Amino acid sequence: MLTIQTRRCLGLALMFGAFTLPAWAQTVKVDGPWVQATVAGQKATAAFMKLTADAPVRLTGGKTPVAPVVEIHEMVMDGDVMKMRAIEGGLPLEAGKTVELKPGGYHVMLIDLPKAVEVGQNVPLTLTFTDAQGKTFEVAVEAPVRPLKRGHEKKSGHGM
Ligand SMILES: [Cu+2]
Repeated sequence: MLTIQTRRCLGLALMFGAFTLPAWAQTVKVDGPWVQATVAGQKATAAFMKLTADAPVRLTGGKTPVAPVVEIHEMVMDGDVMKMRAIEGGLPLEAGKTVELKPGGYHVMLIDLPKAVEVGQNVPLTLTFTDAQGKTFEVAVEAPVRPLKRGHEKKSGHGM
């Protein structure tokens, strides 16, 4: 009898816990966002950051006033050549597991830049996420522009 009651209490506590967490509580923490500075004539650049979601979601897109086109890219080996491509269906994030977007890896590609992105600028960036139910939500950040360290330039594929 005691066992049953204990179980029921635990069950209720768990249910209560679940109900106190509203369905719209999904968030993604964005740490240390930055955008790589461009050189003259460069029409695309990338944004990097660390993402930690509190539920399984996918990074599916974004918006920024500095570029008309935003894509989520990954780097893949094509024979001996490292190439980048859009991730089909977006970048999956597991709950509580930090995913780092960094030069040479995942990145948010900013395409068709009408003008240079320079050090000292802060780039407003709105990231779009899609949850397990297919609902989308946005997280807005400001990403400072930083130069890419030399030596990383060749590996990243964004040196042009
Ligand atoms: Cu890219």
